[in-house]
Amino acid sequence: MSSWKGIHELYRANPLEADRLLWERESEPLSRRGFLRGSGLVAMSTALGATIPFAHLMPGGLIPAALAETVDPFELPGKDGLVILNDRPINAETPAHLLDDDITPASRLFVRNNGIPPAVTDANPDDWNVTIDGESCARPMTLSLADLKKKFRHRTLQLQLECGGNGRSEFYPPARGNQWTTGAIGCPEWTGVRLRDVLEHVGIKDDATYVAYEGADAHLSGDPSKRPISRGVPLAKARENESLLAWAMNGERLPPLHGAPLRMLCAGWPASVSGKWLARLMVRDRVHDGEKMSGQSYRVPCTPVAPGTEVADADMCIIESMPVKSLITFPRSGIVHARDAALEVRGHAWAGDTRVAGVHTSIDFGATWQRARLSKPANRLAWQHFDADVKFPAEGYFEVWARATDAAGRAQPMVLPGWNPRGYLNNACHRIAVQVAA
Ligand SMILES: Nc1nc2c(c(=O)[nH]1)N[C@H]1C(S)=C(S)[C@@H](COP(=O)(O)O)O[C@H]1N2
Ligand SMILES: [Mo]
Repeated sequence: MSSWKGIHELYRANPLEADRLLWERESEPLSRRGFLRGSGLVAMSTALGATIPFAHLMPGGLIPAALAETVDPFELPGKDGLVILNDRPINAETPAHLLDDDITPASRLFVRNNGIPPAVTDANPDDWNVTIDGESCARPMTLSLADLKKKFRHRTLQLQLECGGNGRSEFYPPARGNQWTTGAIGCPEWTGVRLRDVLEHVGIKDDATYVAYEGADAHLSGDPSKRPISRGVPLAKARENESLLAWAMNGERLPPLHGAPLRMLCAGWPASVSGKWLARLMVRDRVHDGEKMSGQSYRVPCTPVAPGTEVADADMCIIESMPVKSLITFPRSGIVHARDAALEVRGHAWAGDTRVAGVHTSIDFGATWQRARLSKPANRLAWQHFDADVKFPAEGYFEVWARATDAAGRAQPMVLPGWNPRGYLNNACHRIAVQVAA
């Protein structure tokens, strides 16, 4: 049972097999399926978000009505309206219209877990320890969260977080992995200390190349010798002003799902470099070789390939900055709008580790574009807001498209950009449907 994917993924892939895995007693033949018990009961209770007092009375093979009725049956604590892509590990994204806030509230930030989160209580967060070592660390040491808070200047920054696989669902041939649509992005405000200040405190040797994290989460298999993910960034990225070790989000303690009590943030790059439940920082003398640093993970072909091409590991390069992108967060796709009034359209735009220079909107499938108003970022690596008054020439079905251009003049593509084996970096234009009525 330890090789389980989430219940949702299992049922979507093969309902019969899911049923068998969930209900069959391992020691007994299929025809005599037993009651929910052991890991099956735990998984089902997790999916339902509640214990099942009468589990011993549930007929074998019965899918709980809560799971059978809807594709989005269970809730995550503290979340509001997220779409759950998987429950083991937990992955959930935010519908575009729920990302309308300038500063993303905790309740609307996507969740991407690669493993099983640690059971962190909020009793004594200041006692949390992070060990700093690695070949190129001059003075390896362990610092508590209280030490970090005491020793270094506190910084508060709004920083965007986007999963490298955001938009993966549009790739064809499809890429395996979470089928994110547009919602693996958010831009909360974080409080912590600069990673650079901590690195200066421990001292880094001349040959320092990379700074990497290990979290306190467990591998999905339960094998304690394996890490679910352990990634990092080159030294220069780690030393940017905006690279933080953060304990608070939007003025509150970091929520458990987002890495409480301490996480790393290196914004503008795939969010997989922003380690949650930070237990260890390693100053490496080489490109970090932790879990999901090598092979095809978080890498794209060094030179473009035709869709469906198999690419050798040696020809895959590590993703650094995320590409320019935008999202229409108001109105919600599918609204009906009266023809005589202008429609206020708004959203956010971001550009990896550079800035957004402009956003344009189109109502004629990209034939003509109008410049939208664009705000300055709250600080470097925070998303920017755009809005436009859109007028429609007739009744009927329209789409509003948004296209951002970054400071280097690179614009979002209108259709899917460079196919890659794992489905990263889809920054195609976002669009919404508008029915214009009399
Ligand atoms: N320890 C740890 N850190 C992690 C992960 C993880 O599984 N474990 N997932 C990474 C990935 S792939 C992403 S996209 C972001 C998601 O951050 P969020 O869940 O706070 O939105 O966390 C990153 N940091
Ligand atoms: Mo991610």
